[in-house]
Amino acid sequence: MGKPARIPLLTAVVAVALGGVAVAATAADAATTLGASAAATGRYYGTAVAANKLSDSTYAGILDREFDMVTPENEMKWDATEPAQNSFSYGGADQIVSHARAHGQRVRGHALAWHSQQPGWAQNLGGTALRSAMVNHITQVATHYRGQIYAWDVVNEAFADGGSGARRDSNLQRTGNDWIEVAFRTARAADPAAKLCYNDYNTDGQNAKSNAVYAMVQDFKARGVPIDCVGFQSHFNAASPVPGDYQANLQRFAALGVDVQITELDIEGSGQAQADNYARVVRACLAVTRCTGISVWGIRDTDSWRAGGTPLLFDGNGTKKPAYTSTLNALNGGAATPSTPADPGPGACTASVSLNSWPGGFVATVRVTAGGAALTGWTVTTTLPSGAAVTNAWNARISSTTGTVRFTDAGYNASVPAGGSTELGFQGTGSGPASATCAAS
Ligand code: G2I
Repeated sequence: MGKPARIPLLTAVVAVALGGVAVAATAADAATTLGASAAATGRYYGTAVAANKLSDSTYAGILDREFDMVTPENEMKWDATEPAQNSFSYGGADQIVSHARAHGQRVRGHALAWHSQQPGWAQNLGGTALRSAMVNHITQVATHYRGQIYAWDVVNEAFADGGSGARRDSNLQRTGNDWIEVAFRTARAADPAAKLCYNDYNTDGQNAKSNAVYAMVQDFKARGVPIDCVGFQSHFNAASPVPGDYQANLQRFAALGVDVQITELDIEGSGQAQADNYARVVRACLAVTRCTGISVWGIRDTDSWRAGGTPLLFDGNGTKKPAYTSTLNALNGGAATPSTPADPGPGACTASVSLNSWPGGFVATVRVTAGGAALTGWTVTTTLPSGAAVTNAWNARISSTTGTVRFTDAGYNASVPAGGSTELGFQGTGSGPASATCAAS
């Protein structure tokens, strides 16, 4: 229990390189699946997954063809992972993580601390006993999955609905207002490579609730509380449509210095109206540089927690709906990035590095931006500080793990339109590099 899953260095690198190619082997595939099309813009397109459906071949077939990020729908929640206090059960969650690894998909962890879906024993705790139980839970679960999670929903749905802008009342909230920052600090200590997100619903446009979340993120950034991303669940229906200021709201959060992600997208409806709304969500994300990806909350309408609203991209038979086609077309519409670095000239490209570091390790995210001409292939070169080594990389093939390292496009992300960009990343031990150069190839 709780042993960090570490795989030998070279195996990890080779597996990642092969995984990237397996997801989308040719440039032709890039335009025809959601994951590959999103990857061409440096983003992901994911879905919630239920472990007990992985044996359904229609379900698994669509999952592995279309999606490059998975979120366990219920299997990583507190009631599932710690049914009795300090006794952990990872069966369903491990099944999903292994499936993802085998198919080159990354994983969003959901959710470490939440007022809902708590095991009975936790529901009955309060005060310091509950606070300690929460810290232990986060430490154990995040350590079990250390190095295998792209982003954790560390805290889920902690703000009240309506106009109060207050925290939601819950047993966790009653342990003290600092429970959220304690949760984030605990998660960072347990898995320093995972991006740590706050996730909520009814925060998709600007309103009292999203303003309250915004103020919390701003405060966390000012005080150095570790937070890397904000998740916008985006459960839409007639009563709660895609807000007119959706993109502006994502953008204002991004401007605080966090990534933003659409984490649980579903839109009730059918036909062209539903298709148009799905495309709007893609366009909003593509227009925000730090919107790193979109996940839908299930695959087929019949897999949805709101099945009656037919809110997903595939019908009950697994057939693509108009919403699927409009999503794919919008993803292929290009990487509209409002703030690209200065144009380096025709045929050239630039690479910008952003580092998430901790004592002894780092994750580097490298954005490759094309100049005045489209790229058909690229190579990013960086020199690691002495003692540093790459342990894991994604969206690129790598030439070596130490010293001067070349990251070459993974095939599916070789083409970058003029002025467009794509992202690769790598994790390592030691200190990360401050900069990198890019060359067209
Ligand atoms: O409620 C929709 C989502 C809102 N944001 C957080 C998400 O975690 C949440 O997901 C849903 C799941 O999609 C449902 O599948 O969370 C529900 C519970 O809050 C999940 O429902 C539960 C049922 O309540 C249980 O009775 C059932 O055993 O799903 C379980 C597994 O099917």
